[in-house]
Amino acid sequence: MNIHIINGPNLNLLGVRQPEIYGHETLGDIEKKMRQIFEQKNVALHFFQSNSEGAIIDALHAARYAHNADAVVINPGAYTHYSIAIRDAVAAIQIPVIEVHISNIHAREPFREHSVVAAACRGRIEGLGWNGYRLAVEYLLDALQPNN
Ligand code: CA2
Repeated sequence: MNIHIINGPNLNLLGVRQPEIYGHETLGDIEKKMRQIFEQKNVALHFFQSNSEGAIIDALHAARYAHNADAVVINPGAYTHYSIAIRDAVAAIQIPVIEVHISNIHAREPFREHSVVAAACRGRIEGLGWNGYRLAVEYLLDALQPNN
């Protein structure tokens, strides 16, 4: 199994500011924890972060067409709320994509409530901190079993 985990703008600052919203883990800490948790599980995890919309779209295309990924976990950051281009890329790659948000986007400013990406995704996990990434990969490992 080959799963790509894509993080969008400002998520490279995790752990540096606003820990009450986003927790104390840096993106590097999250990657390390994920690699430890899944190292025995027959899954290759590929991590990517960019602050640029186009680079995220390229990473979605590459996941499917260059790296033959089985699925993607994406936290599009603030692009969640307005990037039709990222939504179109999610829809275009035709593999399962899970949207993850570290914070509960329904318990914050009203402009964060709506995701334009969500409808193109298999599902969404939000408000559970970095564990959202872990739960998304656990779901995919189960859902993508040949007999499911
Ligand atoms: O809760 C999430 O995971 C978000 O995708 C995070 C985005 C935000 O725009 C979305 O509405 C919800 C922002 C990430 C910003 O991360 C920071 C981390 C530390 C310091 C400042 C920003």
